[in-house]
This record gives sequence, C-alpha cells and structure tokens, in this order.
Amino acid sequence: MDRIDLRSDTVSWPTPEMRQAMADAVVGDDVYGEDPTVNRLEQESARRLGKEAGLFLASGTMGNLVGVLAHCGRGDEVILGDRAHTFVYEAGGIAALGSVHPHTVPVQPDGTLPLDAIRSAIRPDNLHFPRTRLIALENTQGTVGGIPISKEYTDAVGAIAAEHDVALHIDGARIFNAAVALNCDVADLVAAADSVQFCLSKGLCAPIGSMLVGSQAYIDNARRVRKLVGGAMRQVGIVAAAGLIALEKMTLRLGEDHATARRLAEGLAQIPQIEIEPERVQTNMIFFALRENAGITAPELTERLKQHNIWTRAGDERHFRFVTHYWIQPEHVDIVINAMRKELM
Ligand code: TLP
Repeated sequence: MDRIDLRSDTVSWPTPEMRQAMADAVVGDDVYGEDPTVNRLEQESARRLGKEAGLFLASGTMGNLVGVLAHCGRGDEVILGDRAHTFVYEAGGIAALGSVHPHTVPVQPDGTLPLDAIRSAIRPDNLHFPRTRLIALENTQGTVGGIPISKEYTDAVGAIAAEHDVALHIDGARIFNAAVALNCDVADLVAAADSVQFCLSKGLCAPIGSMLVGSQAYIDNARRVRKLVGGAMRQVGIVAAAGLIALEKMTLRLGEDHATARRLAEGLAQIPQIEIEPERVQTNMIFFALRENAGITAPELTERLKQHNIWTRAGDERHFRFVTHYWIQPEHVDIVINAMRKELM
C-alpha cells in the first residue's frame, strides 16, 4: 500500500498472490451452481467452521442481512447487542428489508451480553409479543475494542438458545482474529452457533466477500434470500479465488497483526497526552482517547497525521480506533509513534 492506513482493516488491498489467482480463476455461472471456484470456497468455508454448507456473499452487511432473514420472518424478533454492528452500522437493514424486530441488550466492556439479560429478553408465548427467533452475537466484538468472545460464553448462549428453541447467529466478521487470540480451533469456537457470517475482506485482504455457513437446509434457504436481495452473482469465481487465499493462507498470519497492535498500543501509552489501556488490546484493534488537555482535537490530529502519510479516523473530538492489518508492517509502529509525538508536542 502507498500509505500507513490505520482507519480499518477494510482498507487492506488484495495481495499480489490474490491478484494472480483472480486472473487465473476458473469460473462459471454461480446462479447455476457452476462456478467451481465458488463451490470450492463454499465447501472449504463450511469445513473450516465445522458446518454443513456455505454461501458466498458480497459483504459482511449482506451476510448478516441474509443470515438473519433466513432465520426470521416478518415481525419476528432478534436479540442482539446495543453496540452490535448489525444494530448500529447496517442501515437498519434487518428491519427495513426483513421487518425483523431488533431487541437490544447492553454490550458489556468485555464484549459479552449478560446471560440474564438474554434470558429475560426471550419472549414468552403471548399474542402481545413478537416471537423471539434468534440471538445474534458478534465475535470479535468491534465497538468495545475488538474483544474476542470465548467458546465458554458462546456455548452458554447456545444453551439458552437451545432451551428456548431459538437460533444462534454469529457476526464473525473477524472470527479468525478471535480464534487466533483465544488460541482455539475456529470450528470449536462457533460449535454452538446455527449460522456464522465471516469476512474474507478486512484482515484477510480479499477485495470483496463474506461467507455464511450453517446447516444444508439453512443455507438452501439463505441462497433464496440472497437472490431476493439481488446478491446472486454470476462468474464470481474471479473474486472467490482471492477468498480461497484469504481462508487458506491469510488466516494463518493474523497473530502478526495482533502483535503489531499490542506494540502500537504500548507505544501510545508512553505519550502523555494519550489515555489508553494497552492490556485491552487482544486482537487488531486499538481504542484510545486524547486527554482533555491535549491541546488538539482528534479530527485536527487526523489532518496533521495525513502530512506524514498516516491515515486515521477520529470517532469524535477525542476518540480514535486504529486497526492493524497485513499492510501495517512492524516497522510502521515507530513511524506512527514518532509522528504522533511530534504533532502532540
Ligand atoms: N465494519 C467496518 C465499518 O462498517 C464500521 C469497520 O471499519 O470495522 N460486522 C462487523 C463486526 C464489522 O465490523 C463490519 C464492518 C461488518 C459486519 C460489515 O462488513 P462489510 O463492510 O463487508 O459490509
């Protein structure tokens, strides 16, 4: 990449190997089920996540939308975090396009939803209430710091869901980051879930694409829903070819991004004008704030860092989220810390 871009892992470019694989991809009409590259990616994704079947989608937003709509009908309810990406950042799609009623539960600083709050959010069978059909978790939980959510917690939510005959969906946009940080097998981590959406873009560097995995019957239904929202694509193996590299190779190196994020957080902690808890950095996200008396706002600092070819995004007047990815090299840490020191002097 031609800049140090810490705004998100979504900004990552495809690797040279991906571009070559895209040029060489064997393709077919995927609506006919005839694209061998897509078929391989769907099978391999399902296998890796320990589910029966997979579906290739254009984006994480579409993966969550199709994922929820394949579980819920009009007026059904989904229980999810009040800071979940699906609730906050997906344009209200589940309500706007699916008439699915969101029932939010507060996300805790550790990224979990309190189990008691989930239990009491599940509706009894009563004509006044919507029917609770689904619980949705997010792993890693982005808005509270990219926190990995443990298998034990996921299993506990799965047990509540099963007890009430409700499905469990995971927005696993960064599920491989979670598995790496928790040092566990990704299939074990999501064993309790009926469906999982994960992104091939973001830290895995594919230019486009997300996967939805679940049982064969669920994915057959999701395939119809994907068509309904205009997401059935044709010779899309050209993109899936990059997705296969994302899945097979890029998942193996995410620990490097986590180590870079931790070093960056430790460096930021040495700057007096910055408030940060470096021990909260467990994956590739670093959340921090400028102190009240820093003498500069976050948007102003963003502008100044651009002059060092460092791209950041301010959350508000004081807060930042930096995200590491394949294109943030270990040697960029010192460049960023030195530039920040200089601009905060
Ligand atoms: N997140 C983006 C922005 O939309 C905020 C980012 O920069 O982090 N689930 C989670 C947990 C996500 O973080 C995102 C993207 C999505 C779903 C949606 O993925 P896309 O962007 O592929 O639709």
